[in-house]
Parts: sequence; C-alpha cells; structure tokens
Amino acid sequence: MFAITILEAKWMNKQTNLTYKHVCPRNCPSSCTMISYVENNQVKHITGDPYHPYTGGKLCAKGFSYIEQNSHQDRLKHPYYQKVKGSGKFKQITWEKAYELITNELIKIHKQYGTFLPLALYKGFGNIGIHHDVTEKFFSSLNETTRIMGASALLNNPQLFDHLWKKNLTDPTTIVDADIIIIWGANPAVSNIHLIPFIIEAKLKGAKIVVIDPLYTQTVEFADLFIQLRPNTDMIFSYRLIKYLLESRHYQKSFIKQHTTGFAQFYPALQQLNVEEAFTQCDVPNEAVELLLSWLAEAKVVSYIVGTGIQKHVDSVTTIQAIETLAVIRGDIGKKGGGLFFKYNDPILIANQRLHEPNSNERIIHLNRLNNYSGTNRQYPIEMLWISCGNPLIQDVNPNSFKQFLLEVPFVVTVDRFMTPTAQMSNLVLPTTSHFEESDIVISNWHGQIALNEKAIPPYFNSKSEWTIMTELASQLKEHTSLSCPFPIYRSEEEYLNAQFTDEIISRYHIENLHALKNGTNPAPFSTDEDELFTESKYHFYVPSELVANNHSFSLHTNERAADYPFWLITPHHPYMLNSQFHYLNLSDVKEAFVNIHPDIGTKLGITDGEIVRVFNEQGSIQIKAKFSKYVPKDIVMIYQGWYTNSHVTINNLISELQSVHDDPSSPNHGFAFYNTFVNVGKI
Ligand SMILES: Nc1nc2c(c(=O)[nH]1)N[C@H]1C(S)=C(S)[C@@H](COP(=O)(O)OP(=O)(O)OC[C@H]3O[C@@H](n4cnc5c(=O)[nH]c(N)nc54)[C@H](O)[C@@H]3O)O[C@H]1N2
Ligand SMILES: Nc1nc2c(c(=O)[nH]1)N[C@H]1C(S)=C(S)[C@@H](COP(=O)(O)OP(=O)(O)OC[C@H]3O[C@@H](n4cnc5c(=O)[nH]c(N)nc54)[C@H](O)[C@@H]3O)O[C@H]1N2
Ligand code: SF4
Ligand SMILES: [Mo]
Repeated sequence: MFAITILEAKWMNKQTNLTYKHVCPRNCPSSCTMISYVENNQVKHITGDPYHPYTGGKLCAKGFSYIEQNSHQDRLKHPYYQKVKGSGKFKQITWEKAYELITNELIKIHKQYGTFLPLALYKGFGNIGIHHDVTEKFFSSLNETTRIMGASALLNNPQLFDHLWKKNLTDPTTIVDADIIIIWGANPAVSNIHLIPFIIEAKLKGAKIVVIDPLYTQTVEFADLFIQLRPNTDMIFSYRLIKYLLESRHYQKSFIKQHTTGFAQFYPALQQLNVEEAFTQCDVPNEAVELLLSWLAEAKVVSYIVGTGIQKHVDSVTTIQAIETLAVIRGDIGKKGGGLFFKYNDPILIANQRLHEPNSNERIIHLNRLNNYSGTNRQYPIEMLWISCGNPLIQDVNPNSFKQFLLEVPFVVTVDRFMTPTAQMSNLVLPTTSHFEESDIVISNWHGQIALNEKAIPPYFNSKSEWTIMTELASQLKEHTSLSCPFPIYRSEEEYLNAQFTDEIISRYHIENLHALKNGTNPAPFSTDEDELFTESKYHFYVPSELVANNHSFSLHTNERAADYPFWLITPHHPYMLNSQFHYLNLSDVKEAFVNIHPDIGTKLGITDGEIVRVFNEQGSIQIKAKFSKYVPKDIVMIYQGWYTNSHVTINNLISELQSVHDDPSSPNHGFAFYNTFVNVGKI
C-alpha cells in the first residue's frame, strides 16, 4: 500500500507537473497531509502524502471524497440574503451588497450603543487551520465584542495535561513501546483511524490492549480485555485500581517522591473512601478487574489513550484527574510510550483549535444563558451574530433554544460552504473556499505535526477565503466609515500567515515561515527527554473534597435517572462523517439516522427492527429508525451524531446545556455533558 502510493505520486508528477501540498483541516486527530494534481485549474486527483510520519499516506473515505466535495452540487456558489430567517426566500447578491449590509449594521450598532458588545461571534470547529483564526482576530480588533462559547470536546484543562504539553512528551507513535495500552473512552477505529496500525504493532510486540467503554465499539475488536462499565463510573474504576496498586505496593515510590506533592494527604484520604462498595456501580465483573490488576502489577510501561467519551460527562474533570493519578502512581509519565495521550491543542500557535480565551474587553456568553441576551430589555442585547465554521443547529446542545435565539437576533451572518440548517436560519450566507482554494497551516491536535496547505486552484464560483472576507470588510470599514478597526491589512494570505510566526513559535517549531514549511519536513515538537519532565513544577495529588466530605463515599452527579427516562443516550462520532460534515457521502449508514437498541428492549417496548420510533425526554422528541443491536447494553441507546439530510432528524434536540462540574466555576472551559442524557423510546 505504502509503496504503491509513492509510485503513483511520482507518475502523476510527470503527467501534470502541477502538484500541491495540502493538509486536511477537519477537527480530526490525523490531520493528514495530501497531494493534489491539478489540470486546467481543477483538482483531478488526490493522494495521501506517503512521507507523513503518522498517516503514512493513507486517507480515510472522507479524505478521498474531497474532489467530490469541491464541486458538489450543494456547494454554495454566491452570497445569499433573506430578510426573514427561515423563509427560504434567499436572493443571490453580490459581495459589494453583502459588505454594504454588514457595514450598515455595524455602523448602526456602534451609533446606538457606542460599543460593539451587541456584535457576537460563534466560532465552531469546522476548520482548524490557522487561516481560520482570522475571524476571531477581526473581532478582537473591534475591541469590545461578544463571544458565544459553543460546544466541543476539549479536555477540561487538568493540571497534568497542561504540564505534559509544555514538556512535549506525548508523541502517540511511541505507544508501540508500551506493555499495556488502555483505550479509555475513545473509539479510535472510528475517530482516530491512523492510530490503529500503531496499536496493532504494539500488540504484535506483545502489548495487551484494554478498552474501557460502556459500548461494544469497533475498537473492541482489537482488544485483549474489554471493560464494559456503566457510563460515568470511570472515576470509581480508576480509584479501585489505584487503591489496590497502592495497597499491594505496586507503585513507584521514587517517582512519587521526586515528582509529586500531596501524597501524604492523598493516600489516607483514599483509604477512607469506600472504594469497593462504590465499585459495584461500575458493574464490572471482579474477574475482569483482577485480570487488569495482575497485568498492571507486572507492566513496565502503560499508555493511556484518553478519549473525549469520558469528557462528555458531568464528572469528567474528576474522572480525568483519577486517570492521571493512576498514571502518576505507576510512574508511567515520562517513560517512552507511557503516560496520557489525548487530543490537545498547542496554546501558543493554535488559537483556532482551542476554546477562545477571552480578553478583558470581551463578553462571554455560555449557551445556557443565550436567552438572557436577546430581546429588547437588555443593556447590550445581541443585534448581530456572525457564525463561522459552525453548525450549531445540528451540533450544539439544545438546538431548539439556539434556533429561538437566532430568530430573535436581528441580523445573522453565516460563513460556510453548504446551506446547513444553521445557514438556512441566517439572513446572510457567505460562501467560502475549500482547502484546495486557500493557503493555510494546520497543526495536528494529536500528533503535533505542523503542515502547510497550498492554494492549488481558484475559488469556486464567487466564494472567498475567510482571510479575504475579513480583509475586504476591514478595508470597507477603514475607507468608508469612521469606525475604528485596527485589523491589519496584508497583501496576501501568505503574507498574513507569515506574520503569525512569532519568536515563541519559531523556537518551538524551528520553522520561520511558509517557505520553510514547504521545503522542510514536518517536524513534530515532541521530545522524549525524560529528564525534562516536571522540572517546572510537581504533580499535586488530588482527592475531590466532596468525595471525602460525602460520608467517604463517591457521589457521581448524574447517574440517577428519572423513572420516565430509563435509557442513557450516547451519541458518539460517526465513522463516515466528521461531526456535521460529509453529509453528502453515499456510504452505508450515512444518509439515514438510526438508534441502536437492544433487541430484548425493543421487544419489550413492542417495537420492531427497522420501525420508525420516538426517542424523547423532557427537552425534546425525535423520530428515528430503530436498529436492533445486541452490542448495546439494555439501558443504553446509541445514535451517531451528525447531519442526516435524508432523515431530517436533529439528534441534539434531546441534549441539554448541562455542563461538566469544574473546580473553577468562572473558567470558560467547561465541557458540555453530551452523554449525560436520559431518554425513553416508544412507538410514534
Ligand atoms: N450529540 C453530540 N453532539 C456533539 C458531539 C457529540 O459527541 N455528540 N461532539 C461535539 C464535538 S466533540 C464537536 S468538536 C462539535 C463539532 O461541531 P462543529 O463545530 O459545528 O463542527 P463541524 O460540524 O465539523 O463543522 C461546522 C460547519 O463548519 C463548516 N466549515 C467547514 N470548513 C469551513 C471553513 O473553512 N470555513 C467556514 N466558515 N466554515 C467551514 C462545515 O461546512 C460545517 O457546516 O460537535 C459537538 N456536538
Ligand atoms: N470518523 C470520525 N472521526 C472523528 C470525528 C467524527 O465525527 N467522525 N470527530 C473528531 C472529533 S471533533 C472528536 S472530539 C473525536 C472524538 O472521538 P472519541 O474521543 O473517540 O470520542 P467519542 O466518539 O465522543 O466517544 C468515544 C467513546 O467513548 C464512549 N463513552 C461514552 N461514555 C463513556 C463513559 O462514561 N466512560 C467511558 N470509558 N467511555 C464512554 C463511547 O461509547 C464511545 O465509544 O473524534 C474526531 N474524529
Ligand atoms: S478526516 Fe481525518 S483521517 Fe480523514 S483525511 Fe481528514 S485528517 Fe485524514
Ligand atoms: Mo470534537
């Protein structure tokens, strides 16, 4: 496979001589680099880049569909305007007219309020390239504006994650050196496919593969041991392992002494916790945990692949802390192939890939408080909303409430490539370029490689890159209004991107500009120097105070459910979609939404396999096809998240604005507890 791709690349080179480097800018851990072959301003062929050290030139089905996406019949060709949102009466307009509408709105807002606080930005994760940070930079240049924090799964900043990233120690290719790989709340066979060859290599070298998940997933097929625990009980499971390893003296005393603080308080507190009794909540057979403990007692190095499945629960912060603690007491951190591996973002360069950190002039609105900011009785109600790279009416929590908000905001602009449900509820829809039509840089939020994306072909019809849109808008404001907009005007996307290389970035990545990226390899910023670990600060052991206070037993926040809604609803990531994108792909199971339900439960509810059923809770109700599966437990139903154009179903109508419990309530980085959702199922 590898050799064939290289040969093909050389052959194509000769044929056309016009090849360009690209990187897939989706929010996917692989960030595959690819090569396009261009003839007459059209991409004729794409291949993976065989020299990429992580992906090895292999693309997924979505990646190979990019030529189809680029000229897909549904792709937006022009700017469109509708006076009444949701009326569908869109008129094609020129860019001049679009800029005029936006500029008039901005002048009106500033005149009435003397500030841009009534102007809000909702920035999603549809494209994680640095280019796309331009919209945030434009908003920041207007000084006081509002940001709406959308939902995503970025880890809740526990101390070790920050720590490790600073020390650059989590190169995922090193997992081949582990004795045990624990895949915890992740489904890499779907969501991180290029990790699978490394897992197989480790397995062939003798590593044990453990999957911890309430669902039997595609990844379980690779596992030696599958721990099928109840959702949101991972914290208890982890403390069960920790307590046993400490009691049986299978822990690294010298590591703890050298690199941590608080162990003297932690251990007695843990001993007081009734872990064994709490462990029954996990519903894991003793045999399974004992087998895992016997492996852990022997293993020299353990990798923990921490997925976002555990992040999407109310107790996610304490859960992740418990997993960190397990890795710390075993001394796995800093060993080659050991420690925690997770999707994370380099806070230095990729402002675009992390949750926005507000400056003091910005107002932040969380989704659960949206309705406080619309309507006329507020000091600074939202008068205009700009949506970029996001599809909140499908992907975000409680889309019905978001839709209500959109209806109340007088002027909504959406920049996208497709007429999504969110675009349909906007006044102005602006068409934007694809990664073949713009320059960009993408840094993987998983393997850390930095990659160049070259512009290969002109923009599709009247679409414009986001840099072009923001630059032209800034020029309009500067030339035709008295508004202050210090957004810097560069002559080209390349010049803009080159200006993003600060001294800090240069010293981190050893790359000074786009030119160097084009000519160089793609160095990952990882170092495996164990001595570098924990030189700045030590790991502090932590037992959540409420655990100790609450009669020394665990209290998980949401595992009790109302009798009316007896099923957990888990809505993980789709094999052939990337969040709400690639809806056009014609692969099996893509077009139509379905709910997986255990056959015994289906029979009990009087429904048949294939029937359209109602899935509902206090917040909403959807109609969806039932697909019986013995792989889901009897008290869980599973629906892959995504935009299903054939089924017209909005899954997230069932998902509320419940957030993870966070130590610091003022932090903007609360994750949403997507999977702490309970539903009932019935006939229509
Ligand atoms: N039920 C449920 N919901 C979930 C999750 C879940 O597990 N379950 N997961 C959550 C997670 S982890 C995430 S990250 C979010 C993701 O949700 P979103 O942030 O909404 O991401 P996408 O659906 O990938 O893309 C959003 C839009 O960006 C557009 N887009 C693509 N490229 C560009 C571009 O270059 N410019 C512009 N302007 N637009 C572009 C796409 O066409 C798409 O319409 O969903 C969350 N929602
Ligand atoms: N094909 C594809 N790939 C993708 C994406 C996509 O949409 N499609 N999206 C990308 C994005 S934005 C993200 S954030 C990642 C997400 O990818 P992952 O990190 O794999 O996250 P999820 O799909 O949310 O959930 C992973 C697993 O967690 C399990 N889980 C749910 N609750 C619990 C629990 O309480 N405990 C445990 N141990 N497990 C639990 C679920 O059953 C699921 O199997 O994937 C990325 N890659
Ligand atoms: S979606 Fe992910 S795996 Fe597929 S081409 Fe893009 S980066 Fe690669
Ligand atoms: Mo995500």
